[in-house]
Amino acid sequence: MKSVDVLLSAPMMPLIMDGVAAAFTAHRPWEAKDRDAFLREVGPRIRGIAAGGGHAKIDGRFMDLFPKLEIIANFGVGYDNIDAAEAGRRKVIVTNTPDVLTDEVADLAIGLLLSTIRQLPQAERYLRAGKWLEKNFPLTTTLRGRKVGILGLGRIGKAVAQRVAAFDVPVAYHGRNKQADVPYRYYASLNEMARDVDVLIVVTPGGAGTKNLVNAEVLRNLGPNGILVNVSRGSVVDEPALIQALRDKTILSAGLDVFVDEPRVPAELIAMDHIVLLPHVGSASVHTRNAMGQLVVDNLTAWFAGKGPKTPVAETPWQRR
Ligand code: 8YV
Repeated sequence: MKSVDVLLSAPMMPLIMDGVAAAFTAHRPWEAKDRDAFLREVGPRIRGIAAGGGHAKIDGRFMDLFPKLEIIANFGVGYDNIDAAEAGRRKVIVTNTPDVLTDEVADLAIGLLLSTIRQLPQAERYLRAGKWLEKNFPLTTTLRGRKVGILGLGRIGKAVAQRVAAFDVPVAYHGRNKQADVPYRYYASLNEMARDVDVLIVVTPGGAGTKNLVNAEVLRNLGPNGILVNVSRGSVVDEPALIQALRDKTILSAGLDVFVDEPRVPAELIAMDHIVLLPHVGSASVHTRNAMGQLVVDNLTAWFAGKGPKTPVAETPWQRR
């Protein structure tokens, strides 16, 4: 398939860059002296894009550069970095990396939840600072007796719910629709759920449809014992409202793996010692990132072998153009 030209949107893990280069003629615009001139030159030949790794949004204007584009294979289950509706209008397939990261991200969500509630990073910092020699670490809050609400009961949301339920605490969820065959209580209103629970775990996809869904009112409803965990996208939470709510103790604490302007994290959050902040590591194990990378390569090779995409997104569900 060397006759097929594929663009790597940005530097990516070697597994993807090598896999794409082995199967196709790969193009690496970040190596060009003049990126725009480079894209204008190769653009008319490009039929596939491997996306991810910090490239700016792939929107209609960017797609305009590639009149022969057939497929955009995204590294990540979330694809809010791509205008998939616009791709759909152009009959360009978008693929993502579902399933292979579900358990990893759900595991991380639980780790972050327990770290936040039991202050594990703070306890570790305390030991390392030699403070244990002076007195015991202060007692913490607990998961016992809490109720957990999950925002977004998709694949990852279900895996989180299953894990939380194993800790023997009630689980509820909010999403656009009530789901058949799930044992958890459904709330049609996020505010109502926030009022009834004291842990809110955000797992819903990012993008325009979920922007600032967790706003000042939701945080007020979560209340002074409330803990917010976000492993989805920073955009789902109104970040200034969250900072305010943490400052004035409208909620108790937060465990955040994602932020609005990554990798920049607001100084106000970094200054708060009682919350837990992670550098977007939900899927970031060698095992899982390799599986995700392989799926990017597999989507491209399956498509150009005429077998259809392996994991197309909802906006571009077709097998053929
Ligand atoms: C990122 C993620 O894709 O899958 C997702 O949606 O958030 C992550 O796995 C990863 O950070 C690569 O950029």
